[in-house]
Amino acid sequence: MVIKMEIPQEVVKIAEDIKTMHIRGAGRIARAAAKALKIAAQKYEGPNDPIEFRRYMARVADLLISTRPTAVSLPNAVYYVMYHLEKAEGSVEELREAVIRAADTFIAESLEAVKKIGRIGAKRIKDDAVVLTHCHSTAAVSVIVEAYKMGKIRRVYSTETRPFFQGRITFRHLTREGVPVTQIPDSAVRYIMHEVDQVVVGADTVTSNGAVVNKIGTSQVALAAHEARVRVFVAAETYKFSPATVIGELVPIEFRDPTEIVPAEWIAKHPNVKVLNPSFDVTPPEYIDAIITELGVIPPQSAILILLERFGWALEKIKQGGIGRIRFEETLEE
Ligand code: RUB
Repeated sequence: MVIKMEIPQEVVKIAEDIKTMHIRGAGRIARAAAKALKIAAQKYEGPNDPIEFRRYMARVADLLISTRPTAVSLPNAVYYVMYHLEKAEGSVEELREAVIRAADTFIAESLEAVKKIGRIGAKRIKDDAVVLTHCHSTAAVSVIVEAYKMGKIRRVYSTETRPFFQGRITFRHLTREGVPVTQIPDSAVRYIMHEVDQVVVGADTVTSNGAVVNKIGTSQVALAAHEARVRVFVAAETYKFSPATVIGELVPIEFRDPTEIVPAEWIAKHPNVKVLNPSFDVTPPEYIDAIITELGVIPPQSAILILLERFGWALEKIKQGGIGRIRFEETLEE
């Protein structure tokens, strides 16, 4: 009989917080997932059997990956930690240590990457620049704040980002740093674009051909920028690059609850009206001038090089059957 060790409440809570967007943004959910794996390892009280420990960790990994589908940073963080568990040998105690070490390394490197992106990206911002950003991206904010400290930023236009209003988070973060910010509705992007020098946004996923999946509306921002000959920069840590897209896997776009757009009562009153709430869209590489990573600035077409450099280990897994679709528990029970 297989006894399934319960997943600790603290870990379930992190998964729930990611799902409900109390923890949001591609970088933050990746770090939260790594932290959840660490907590799960620390709290394991099941049988003193390495196989049982691996089974339990696999279930935690699957739970975390199931929370939000679009940002590849989340599965990449989980794969990173689980890869180190897979390579580790020995007792439960040794495996536990391997998970904790890998999670800590991922979190530390991720935070360092955001800082590096700020420093690297700020050099690309023009003097006296008016910058437009969309949604709330920690990496994009890092670039803007760093450029502001260098005296380069005149003003930032920050979109509201309906329906979740992440633009308000950007507004708060930038004003806290003293950056002059003007909040605009998403629909004003094309109107304001003639005043803008550069667009800086973040990414949830970068595909192998350099397309960027980011908050819904990003592709419209890029289109308006392209028309106005305004350069578009994407700030993205390398763990936002998707190894599965190398073999042609598509990036699943999350559709969220219609009640984020209109109240449930309104929907109930208008049963024939459909409400669609796509959370992300795809900006093709033609509309992106450069991607700022912690390794340096690359043209989007070079995304494949980052994937080969950073995800050799994942590509190994892909050959075994497609990392995008792996469920950890299944791989163990085979
Ligand atoms: C957030 C979003 C952000 C990216 C990058 O979407 O699209 O631009 O995640 O953010 P949501 P960061 O609010 O739905 O999670 O640079 O912080 O990783």
